[in-house]
Amino acid sequence: MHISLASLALPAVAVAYQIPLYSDYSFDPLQHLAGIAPYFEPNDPPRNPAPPQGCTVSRAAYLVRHAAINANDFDYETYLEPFTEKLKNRTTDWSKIPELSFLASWTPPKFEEQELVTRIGRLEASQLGVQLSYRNSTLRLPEKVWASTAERTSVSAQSFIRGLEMDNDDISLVTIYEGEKSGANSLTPYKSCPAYHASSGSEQSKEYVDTYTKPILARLHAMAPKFNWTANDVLGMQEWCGYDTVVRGSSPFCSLDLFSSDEWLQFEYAQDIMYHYNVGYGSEVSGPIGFPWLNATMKMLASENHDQDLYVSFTHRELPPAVLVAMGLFNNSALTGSNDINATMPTDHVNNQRQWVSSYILPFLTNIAIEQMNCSASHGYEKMDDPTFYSVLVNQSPQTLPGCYDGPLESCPASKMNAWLQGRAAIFPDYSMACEVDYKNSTNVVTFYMEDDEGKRVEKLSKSSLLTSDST
Ligand SMILES: *[C@@H]1O[C@H](CO)[C@@H](O)[C@H](O)[C@H]1NC(C)=O
Ligand SMILES: *[C@@H]1O[C@H](CO)[C@@H](O)[C@H](O)[C@H]1NC(C)=O
Ligand SMILES: *[C@@H]1O[C@H](CO)[C@@H](O)[C@H](O)[C@H]1NC(C)=O
Ligand SMILES: *[C@@H]1O[C@H](CO)[C@@H](O)[C@H](O)[C@H]1NC(C)=O
Ligand SMILES: *[C@@H]1O[C@H](CO)[C@@H](O)[C@H](O)[C@H]1NC(C)=O
Ligand SMILES: *[C@@H]1O[C@H](CO)[C@@H](O)[C@H](O)[C@H]1NC(C)=O
Ligand SMILES: *[C@@H]1O[C@H](CO)[C@@H](O)[C@H](O)[C@H]1NC(C)=O
Ligand SMILES: CC(=O)N[C@H]1CO[C@H](CO)[C@@H](O)[C@@H]1O
Repeated sequence: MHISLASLALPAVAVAYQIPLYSDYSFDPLQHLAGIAPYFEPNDPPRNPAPPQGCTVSRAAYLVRHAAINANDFDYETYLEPFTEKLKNRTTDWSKIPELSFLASWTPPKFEEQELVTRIGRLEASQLGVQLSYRNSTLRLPEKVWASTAERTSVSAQSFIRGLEMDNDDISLVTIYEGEKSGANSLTPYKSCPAYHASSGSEQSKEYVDTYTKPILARLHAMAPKFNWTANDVLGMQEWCGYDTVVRGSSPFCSLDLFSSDEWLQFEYAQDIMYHYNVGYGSEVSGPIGFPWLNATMKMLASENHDQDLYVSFTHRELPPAVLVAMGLFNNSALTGSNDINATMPTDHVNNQRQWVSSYILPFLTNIAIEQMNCSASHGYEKMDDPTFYSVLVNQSPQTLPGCYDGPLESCPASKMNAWLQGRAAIFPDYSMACEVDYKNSTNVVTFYMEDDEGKRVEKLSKSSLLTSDST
């Protein structure tokens, strides 16, 4: 059989659509570091963040995790410091081992206190303020922004405010006490929930850590037999990739010569297992902890006598995932017709099809936005009397609320929002009961947004405040 060469030649235009003959695989460990991932927008799902055609944002609420910090206390004490302490024992000559030669000169970043927001963290929080100002055409600048009392949440909020306001002194910061008896009425409701345990998930996570670190340890041992490598050293090095980066801008620990792409995905999955049982669908208290914020926020956005167009609140990494559970988002069981949720997070191999990916859910500065939209044109959607719709965005990506998606681009019509919220309330009816509170004055309702706390004005950084900012 003869095939003429001419018939094989493709038209020039087709070349652009050909699959490349070389691999274009690329991988960034920083996007797989779970709670230590520097802020990024993963496009999960890859939908357009812009409001649907004919809709403008009329009000919005944001729940934001604090920006990047030097190190979380637990991580520092459990993984980071023990590893760097071990490095002080100079029995191994690192300079002779190509993959580990950086250890001969690497020193941990120096900081006064672990849990302070880094320079990069402050900048990213300000950037979020600027970015938020782009999203609106008609929203009024807020008078108040809220943060829980910790230094890292307050500093993140201050940096955010400096990015959002135009002049000095426009916006006040109200801080909400991180009390252990506040009931649901704080930005840290897990702290006043006795049934929430900070260590939940570590046991299940460890099962998978022991599995995935085995071949890594064998490799490291072959390279440096005198070091007495442990699984915690592997976690320490993988965590240093994130913390070193958010302090110094880059880190030799992120090298793909040290840990392969799959090993970074395994680190991420071990973290996902932990967060699944800690603040995700694998914990009975996640939904009850997250629901009161959702309840109060939806009522505030829907209310006619709202004080502000924009409600922004800064908290820690535990609350945003709990709110996502309360909404039913990133549910591995969604649309499966079954609810065997723990089976979706096996501890002996990675479930690559999962929706619960903590790097997308709770990186530094992670943010959940609930936007109220005014859609003047129906654009073929069922004509509704009320032009108001709600959409939820997680790190800028629009999400579809399970059970409420009849509006433009799967937004939730105001006429159905109340019924949807009632449905969620029926699943998580009682914070105090689910939390097994052991104090008498608990509450299931978030009221602090409506309280008369004037807060404190946030000033631009002056020369003198810059000089003293390290000591505050
Ligand atoms: C250094 O490591 C070697 C080999 O593991 C060990 O025998 C020695 O005790 C260690 N020294 C210190 C000070 O930890
Ligand atoms: C309950 O009482 C404690 C101690 O007086 C107080 O700190 C806390 O804020 C109260 N909780 C609520 C929900 O009012
Ligand atoms: C190696 O590490 C393990 C676990 O931390 C420890 O129990 C053991 O004593 C260490 N061995 C040496 C020789 O340092
Ligand atoms: C998932 O596992 C946790 C921890 O063992 C347990 O408390 C929870 O009830 C389980 N959830 C389901 C739906 O089985
Ligand atoms: C997760 O999805 C399953 C299956 O649709 C559903 O039964 C379950 O209620 C969902 N969980 C939550 C907390 O919404
Ligand atoms: C919604 O937009 C329409 C058209 O721009 C405007 O007339 C109406 O006042 C807006 N409604 C609200 C509640 O903002
Ligand atoms: C939702 O908030 C309202 C008050 O705004 C309250 O009456 C209701 O109990 C709350 N629902 C739940 C389940 O907490
Ligand atoms: C929150 C925010 O940035 N609001 C701004 C939206 O745009 C108008 C008009 O440009 C400004 O006046 C608001 O301050």
